Amino acid sequence: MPARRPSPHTLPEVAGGGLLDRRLFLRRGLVLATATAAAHTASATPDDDLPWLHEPGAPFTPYGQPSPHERLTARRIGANRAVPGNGVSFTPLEELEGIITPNGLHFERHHNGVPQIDPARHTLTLHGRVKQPLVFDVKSLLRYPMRSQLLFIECGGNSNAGWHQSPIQRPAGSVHGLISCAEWTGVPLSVLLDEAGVEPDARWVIAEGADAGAMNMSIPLAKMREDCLIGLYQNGERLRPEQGYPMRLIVPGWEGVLHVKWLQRLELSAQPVMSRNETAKYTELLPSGKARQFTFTMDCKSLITSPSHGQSLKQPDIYQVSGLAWSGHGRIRRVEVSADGGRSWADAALDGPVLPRCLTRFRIPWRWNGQPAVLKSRAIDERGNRQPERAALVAERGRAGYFHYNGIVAWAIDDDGRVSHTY
Ligand SMILES: Nc1nc2c(c(=O)[nH]1)N[C@H]1C(S)=C(S)[C@@H](COP(=O)(O)O)O[C@H]1N2
Ligand SMILES: [Mo]
Repeated sequence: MPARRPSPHTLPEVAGGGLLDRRLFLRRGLVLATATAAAHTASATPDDDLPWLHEPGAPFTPYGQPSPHERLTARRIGANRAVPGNGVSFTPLEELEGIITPNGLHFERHHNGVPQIDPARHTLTLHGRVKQPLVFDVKSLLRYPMRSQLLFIECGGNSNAGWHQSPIQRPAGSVHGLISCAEWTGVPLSVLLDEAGVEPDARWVIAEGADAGAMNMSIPLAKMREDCLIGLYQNGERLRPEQGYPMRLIVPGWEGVLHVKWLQRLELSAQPVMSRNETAKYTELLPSGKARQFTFTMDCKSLITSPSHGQSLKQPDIYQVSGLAWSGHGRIRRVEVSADGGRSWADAALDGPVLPRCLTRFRIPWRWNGQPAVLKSRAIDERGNRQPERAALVAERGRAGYFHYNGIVAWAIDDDGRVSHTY
């Protein structure tokens, strides 16, 4: 006789509000009730009604596109009408699975639009406090030894609606989607610095883009030596123009604005340059009157993407709660989920491999009983950094808070199963 499967409806909770053991997804016994019900009740369409079973398919194409049925999975654009070319587009995080952002959906942040650069006429100059200034064209850089790494890039302004006094009602990606994750391949900066020879008094590298306005930022030389790349490839193909074609700086785990796109100049210096984006912007006043400046590392953070704002649970049932966690300090060690607004917490399962400064997908089964509930997630990284409750973050950073929002995100489920953002 086959062993009886435990009914998911009688399984013990591991935390309040119906959270179940994360390992249940690994056992064959737990199939979500909605999934089995759907599989049993769906009737197969008669073959005659499926034209693709009877006609030859479409011909080959040189470059693949998503199915037209998926055309609504798109970046959401938040352009600044007053300043053309200045704005953002958000990655629709709630519509994606896994950790990799497809290249066409990588978020964008441009201060001056996307320059259309001819790689044959673009160079990178390495100069300043070096023994031998060097100029690289794209072809010569492509011949250097390269390294590939899966890394997130997050804008320092991501999630900044979290500082608003009341919760913003927009899909998760349209609030928190100024983060994307890709495999970046390029030339380690340390190789080029060694070739040029660094003067002993050099402390900073000033990176400049070839967009109109020549956006520039200062980065400590030590970080550049440690793990920065001249990025040339994104998920296996050459960078997209929106991501800095033909080359950009990759600064693992650090603020998005430092990942200078359309990179054309690296100047070694004893001092930072004090550019607009490290003085007037990407700095903030604290309640003490002191200002935060050079806040490089992106903090430990997580977000439930399913269920999330705008989605709706059809009936009391077992659901898969899933989301993303990341930290600019290293690997995610643990993600906890609460279904009772933060009174009790349970460990979520982490999809492997868990990589440093990369997105990590987490999952946990949840039995929703049809009553109002509040879902939250909180991440801890390998250095012990914890994602704070929103109230603690606001108390620490004050009303002038604008950048580096990493507070816990809470989704309220009402008794009709509708999901909205709550504090
Ligand atoms: N040259 C240049 N580099 C730039 C920017 C820019 O406007 N010009 N925007 C910066 C900001 S603020 C961010 S968050 C990231 C965004 O990278 P992405 O558009 O590839 O997502 O690029 C950074 N690099
Ligand atoms: Mo940014």
